[in-house]
Amino acid sequence: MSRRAFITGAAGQDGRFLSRLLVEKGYKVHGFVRRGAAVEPNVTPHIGDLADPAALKHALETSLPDEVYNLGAQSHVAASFADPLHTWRVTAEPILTVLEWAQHAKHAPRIYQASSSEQFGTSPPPQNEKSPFAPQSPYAIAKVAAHMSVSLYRKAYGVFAVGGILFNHTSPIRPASFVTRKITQGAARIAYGLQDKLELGNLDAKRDWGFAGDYVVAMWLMLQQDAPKDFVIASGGTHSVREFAELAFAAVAESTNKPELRDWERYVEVNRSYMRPAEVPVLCGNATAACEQLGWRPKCSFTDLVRLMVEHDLKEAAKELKP
Ligand code: G4F
Repeated sequence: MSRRAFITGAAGQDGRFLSRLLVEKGYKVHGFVRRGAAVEPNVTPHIGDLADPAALKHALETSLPDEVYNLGAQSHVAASFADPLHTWRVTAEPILTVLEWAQHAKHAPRIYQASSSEQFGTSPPPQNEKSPFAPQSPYAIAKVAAHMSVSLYRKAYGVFAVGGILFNHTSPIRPASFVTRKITQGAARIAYGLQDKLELGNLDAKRDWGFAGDYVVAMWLMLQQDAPKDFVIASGGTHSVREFAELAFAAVAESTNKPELRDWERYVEVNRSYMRPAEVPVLCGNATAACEQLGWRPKCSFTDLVRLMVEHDLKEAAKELKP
């Protein structure tokens, strides 16, 4: 019989990449999503809200998964300052419903928690599994709570539960509320005359960006090990928002044969309303443990990732011109 997987946040970027991977591997995939959200082909949707523990428990009991991937959350760091309570409810609390269910389930399901490099906050880079957490947002505090709940249930009750501490990962299906997609979409639309400028916040923040398609492989690998263990998943490189913008505009300039776009600063304006009340200055992960123990390695380089996103957004912008 095929293995059953259950994904919260199945309609999000990671949920979609993971759904495709697990369907390919022959899993029967169940997705917990809000009403109206679309899931990938061959995924069984369970409609519910992460703020409703009864709905989540019911979905787990009816689908009886062997593996649960808790990816759902309020995942916008900036938005978490505006609504910390909602962020807490849907980011910190749902894993407790999952862990309680797993603790009492007879078939010993395995649990993956989407932990985040934001948990490291101002902890000095490079960050690895031993780096202390120093969260700088309501989102990061909620993620630390969820991560620590996983450690507790592993230790106290022997639940096979792990926290994958993933550094930033993006793709062409990332919403434009995150800076990478905002930049590639903005640069492509500027090239086609669909917008004049791009407003950004802190250009000096540095992040360790990888390709989401590579990172979901690490999630799956973590649940295939003999023993449960947390891992950092990262590319090991770090780049500023400024560098990302420079590279994206250069790629657009090359693809559209518009050399003036190389002068990216002409098109980018800093808008202080995109700055956060507290910021994480530098994230740079050390994924040596994942590399040695899981055999995981990212395939897509930073420059290939920027190019992949730019090419996608140029096609999207061209569609806007000729609807
Ligand atoms: O793209 P971002 O919004 O991602 P952020 O805050 O790093 O969080 C993402 O990665 C985390 C993993 O570390 C996840 F846990 C989390 O759920 C999410 O996926 O912002 C990246 C950086 C920040 O320093 C931000 O201040 O870009 C800076 N930035 C500059 N201008 C901007 C903008 N961010 C956004 N969203 N929009 C801007 O205009």
